[in-house]
Amino acid sequence: MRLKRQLDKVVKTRTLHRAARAKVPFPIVALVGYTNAGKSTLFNRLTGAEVMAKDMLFATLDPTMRRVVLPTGDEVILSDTVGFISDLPTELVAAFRATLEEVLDADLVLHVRDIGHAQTAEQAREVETILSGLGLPDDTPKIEVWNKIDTLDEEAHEAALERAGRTESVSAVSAVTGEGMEALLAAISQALGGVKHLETLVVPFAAGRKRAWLFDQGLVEGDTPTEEGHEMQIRWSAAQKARYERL
Ligand SMILES: Nc1nc2c(ncn2[C@@H]2O[C@H](COP(=O)(O)OP(=O)(O)O)[C@@H](O)[C@H]2O)c(=O)[nH]1
Ligand SMILES: [Mg+2]
Repeated sequence: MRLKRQLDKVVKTRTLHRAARAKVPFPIVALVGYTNAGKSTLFNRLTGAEVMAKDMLFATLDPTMRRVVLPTGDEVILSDTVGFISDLPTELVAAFRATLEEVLDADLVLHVRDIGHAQTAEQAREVETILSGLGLPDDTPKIEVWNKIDTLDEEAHEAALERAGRTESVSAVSAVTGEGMEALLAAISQALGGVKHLETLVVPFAAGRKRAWLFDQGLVEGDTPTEEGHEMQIRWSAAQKARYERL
C-alpha cells in the first residue's frame, strides 16, 4: 500500500511537471536509451553541475530537466529519462510509463547507446520498440548517440568516428572523456534548426517594422497591446528568431 501511494505521488508530480513544461519556451531534447547506456552521465556532462545553481527554476521543478545553451546561442531543455528497463514489476509500470511519456513532448530525441556493449544492437532494437509502443511520432527528429567510444579498440574507435562523420543522424562520443561533445552539440543545433517554439515578446511601439515582419512571416499567434508595447505570442524557429534579432 505504501508503495502504491508513493507511485501515485510520482505519477501526479510528473503530470504537474508536464503541465509546467508545456509552457517552456525552448525546444525539449530528450535522452533515451537502454539502462546503463550512459544517459545520466551524458546529461551531467552536457549540462554541467554549475547550471543547477544558475537555473533554480528548472532545478526545483524537476532535477532531470536542465537548460543547455548550445554554441549557436540557442537554448534547449535537456531531459534525462529513466525507465528503459525490460521486465519491470507490474506495480512500477505505471510510474515509469509516466516518465517515458515525457519523451512524447520532445522536439528531438537523443538515443544514447553503449556502442561497446556486446548486445548493443539488441538493446537499440528494444529501445526503438518501446518508443514506437509509446506512440512517438515517426517524424520526431532523432540522433543516435554512440556513447562509450573510449571502451572500443583503436580500429573500432576510428570506424565509429568515421561513420558518425558521414552520417547526419549519428554522433560518436564518450560521456566520460568528453570526446565528441562539440560535434554532438552542433548536431543538436542542426537537427533543431527547423523546430518551432512558442515565445512571448513585448515589442515596443517604436518597433513597428519588426512587428510588421513578424506578421509578414506568419509567425504571430497572439497580439495584445500593453503599456510597454505589443505583447506578442510568436511561434518560430531559432533561425527565424535570429533573423528577427538582426532586423
Ligand atoms: N567508459 C565509459 N563509461 C561510461 C560512459 N558513459 C557512462 N559510463 C558509465 O556507465 C555506467 C552507466 O551510466 P549512467 O549514466 O548511469 O547510465 P544510464 O542508466 O543510461 O543513465 C556508469 O558506470 C558510467 O560511469 C562512457 O562514455 N565511457
Ligand atoms: Mg540514468
